[in-house]
Amino acid sequence: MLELYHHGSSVCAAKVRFALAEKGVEVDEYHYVDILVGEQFTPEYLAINPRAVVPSLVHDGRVVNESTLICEYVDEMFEGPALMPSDPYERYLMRSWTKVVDELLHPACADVTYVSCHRHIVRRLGPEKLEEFVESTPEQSVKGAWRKRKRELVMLGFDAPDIDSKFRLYDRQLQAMEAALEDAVWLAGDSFTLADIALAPYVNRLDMLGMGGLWTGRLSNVENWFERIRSRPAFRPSLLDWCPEHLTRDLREYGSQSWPQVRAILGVA
Ligand SMILES: N[C@@H](CCC(=O)N[C@@H](CS)C(=O)NCC(=O)O)C(=O)O
Repeated sequence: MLELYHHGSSVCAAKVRFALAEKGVEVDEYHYVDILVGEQFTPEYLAINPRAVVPSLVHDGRVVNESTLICEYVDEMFEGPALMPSDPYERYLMRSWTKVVDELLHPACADVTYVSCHRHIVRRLGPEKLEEFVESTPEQSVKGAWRKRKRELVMLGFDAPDIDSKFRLYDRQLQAMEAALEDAVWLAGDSFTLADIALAPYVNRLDMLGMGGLWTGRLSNVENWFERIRSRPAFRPSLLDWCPEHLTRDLREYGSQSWPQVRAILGVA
């Protein structure tokens, strides 16, 4: 019995759905946790995931947390195409990408997503529920000090301290991808691996925010890589279809409103 706790706009959940789909593994039960109204804070979900984040995988009653670890678990546990290279050096390359995602890109993405879109969505909760929503956030959640940062992003938007550096970090990761893809089809070499699966939701996040100008006409290797990613049969069901229409619309509309500020921060024409 395989159960997945996830959310439509979560990059980490999308990563796990992508890995499961590429592997050809069927999920028996999906549990949708709406992290924009606070469903991650129920005692039942905290018992599964104490940091109050999605995704969580439950396999025959055993909990597996942390999206990168879940992807490796899925690859090792189930039959299907190998998603980790057998060559130790390529495996190292793969893990250096997933490490960068966990340590740098994901924390930056949380800020980028909240400031560009999610702050507008959670403000619809109204002042009282919004306060409860922010206060329920564990300090060690998406990243350290997430409760305090979430409050700053919701209240101050683009005036939150240090926001420019998060966009710059995201952009630097796109440029690192551009360099890695100079001599290889995929990020960790010539085979499609968990490195590509890990990065795909972050490029797709910018795309859904209407910020594809960060690579289109600017980083051609990333542009071609994303086209190859998009043409995989597992892409649409895992990275687009689980995002409800209203959320897809919000990402596009609020993201497009934020785009001029992002362009100014990064100096993109
Ligand atoms: N390191 C965790 C991070 C998970 C995470 O940050 N999930 C986000 C969605 S992508 C979340 O649940 N956020 C809840 C919140 O912001 O309160 C993983 O890789 O699974």
